[in-house]
Amino acid sequence: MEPQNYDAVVVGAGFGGINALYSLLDLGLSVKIIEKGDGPGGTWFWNRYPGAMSDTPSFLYRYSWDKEDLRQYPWVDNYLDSQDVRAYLEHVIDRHNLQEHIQYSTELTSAKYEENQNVWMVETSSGKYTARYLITALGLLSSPNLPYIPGRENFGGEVLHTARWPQDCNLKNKRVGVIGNGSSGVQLISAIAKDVKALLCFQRHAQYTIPAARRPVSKAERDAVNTDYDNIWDLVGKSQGGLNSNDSKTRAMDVSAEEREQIYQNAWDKGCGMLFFSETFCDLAYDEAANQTVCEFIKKKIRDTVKDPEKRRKLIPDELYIRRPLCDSGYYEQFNRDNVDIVDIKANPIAKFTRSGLELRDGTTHELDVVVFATGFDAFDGAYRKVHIEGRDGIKLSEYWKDGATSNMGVAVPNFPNLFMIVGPKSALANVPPMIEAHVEFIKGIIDQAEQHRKKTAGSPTRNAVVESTKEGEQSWTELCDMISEKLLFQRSETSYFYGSNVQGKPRTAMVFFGGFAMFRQKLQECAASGYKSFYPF
Ligand code: FAD
Ligand code: NA7
Repeated sequence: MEPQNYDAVVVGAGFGGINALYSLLDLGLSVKIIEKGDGPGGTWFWNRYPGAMSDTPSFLYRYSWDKEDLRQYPWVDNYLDSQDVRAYLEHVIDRHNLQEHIQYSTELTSAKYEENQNVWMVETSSGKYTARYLITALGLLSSPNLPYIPGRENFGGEVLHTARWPQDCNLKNKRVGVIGNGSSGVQLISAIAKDVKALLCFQRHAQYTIPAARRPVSKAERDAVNTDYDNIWDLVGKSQGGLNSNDSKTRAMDVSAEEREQIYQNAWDKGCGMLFFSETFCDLAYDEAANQTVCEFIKKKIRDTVKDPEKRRKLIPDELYIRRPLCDSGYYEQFNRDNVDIVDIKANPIAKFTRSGLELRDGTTHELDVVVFATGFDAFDGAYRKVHIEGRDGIKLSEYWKDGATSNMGVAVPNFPNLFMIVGPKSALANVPPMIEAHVEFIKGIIDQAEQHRKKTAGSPTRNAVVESTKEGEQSWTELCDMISEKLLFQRSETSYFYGSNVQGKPRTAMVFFGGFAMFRQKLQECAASGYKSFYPF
């Protein structure tokens, strides 16, 4: 079958892909999204487990560029659950008539850069395409991490992963084992504990989590946000975390113990893990003594909440507060139920599946009807490594990244011309929709410039503009990411997706830019203002 030809092919129909589609159509390009799921939503198409929720405040987990819609499209609670986000993205597609440009149930299997024509030859599960520009919005958290546990084929029950949740799943009155207690595990455990017959949480490291304080939003609150949206987005652009937070400038040890306690308590009452981290003190990420103070505050909350001494002991973390800040809807409280318990799999790891459950290294067995892997993701580059992506001179992306993923500002990689990643490896660690917007704005700008150049040199109509990151651009970004990371306590975590160390066998590198959203956005804007200096001239 002959390939279909487009100016741009976008892969992925989540926040990133939909934003890229809208923006590139605006440039007058012909664009197609291909998406392996059979509907839009990206993360939220796949993550339908009970309790699945974004923990960015609702009014910031959306696009900022449609001012009218921003004020009109409602939100009910201060956080959006998975269904709410899917409904929002479906609404955006309808509102902007994007449906005809999206091809679902189509998986990108291979993309090869054809140097003679300067086009990408794109192969999918249902046909071929050519594209002058390839935009990959494959998702930072879209490739599930499924650790190997022997004997799975012998297990008579059901095995699930939170990120591939079946639509018709019913856990009522079942004996459920949940492996993992990151954001997904904490949300799932909090949501299902009351309904299942027995819930066993297989835990490697205990987690710090604060209450989300989920609640309905009043009309008055919503009106206030609507009136102030311009200022709010302005603050988001200047913030560390891509939120409208008042990032603290106070060091934890510069206030008295009483004052510190009060600041933590106020933030605890307000809810939202990311705000708790950014609005309390400015040095939690890099000063160990400061970090210890927040650990002690949360540990006390755990002690006050969990009644059973053995469960309490297991739930108290022994590492610093150095993972992505979580929030929950009553996580620690669930362990006061008789049907909920914890298994410490650091002390006694899971050895294998049996016919009727899981067996630990010391021979202890646990009878289960369902085993849920809440084991997270092969984050940032995982979805890229599953696809054959071949750039200039036959260079394969997964080989190029064999010692760890690199990029120029999370958006481009040398030797892969006219390929733009949205939130690729070494993007900022921040609220994701504003980060996607920053990337899409950059990509739109550089493609616009490349197209203008192409039109000016239109002597040969097949000669496409070539946009490619320089090696120096990639190197200086990698150095900046490493330099910032080295100062932070996050790197002490043994098993963090910030470093790829959560996935067996993955090279350990800083997978994110820890410099904050404001600096990340500024770097993109500076590059654009310089005429795309860290990219080769068109
Ligand atoms: P995704 O939404 O992951 O979309 C990528 C799409 O690409 C997917 O639909 C996938 O099917 C498709 N795809 C991948 N590979 C291929 C292929 N080879 N062929 C075809 N299609 C392909 N972020 C926040 O900022 N705040 C939060 O509170 C928050 N909560 C989260 C909670 C959970 C449980 C999870 C998993 C993530 C959360 N995130 C949160 C991160 C979230 O991933 C982003 O906010 C955002 O949804 C990412 O959008 P995206 O379009 O970049 O990627
Ligand atoms: P995370 O945050 O990576 O958490 C994964 C959890 O799974 C975590 O508790 C891990 O334990 C555990 N895990 C991972 N591999 C194993 C193995 N091999 N054995 C036992 N336990 C394991 O993923 P989430 O899905 O919860 O959250 C990802 C992001 O999605 C989150 O930041 C939000 O943005 C939404 P360990 O780390 O060792 O304690």
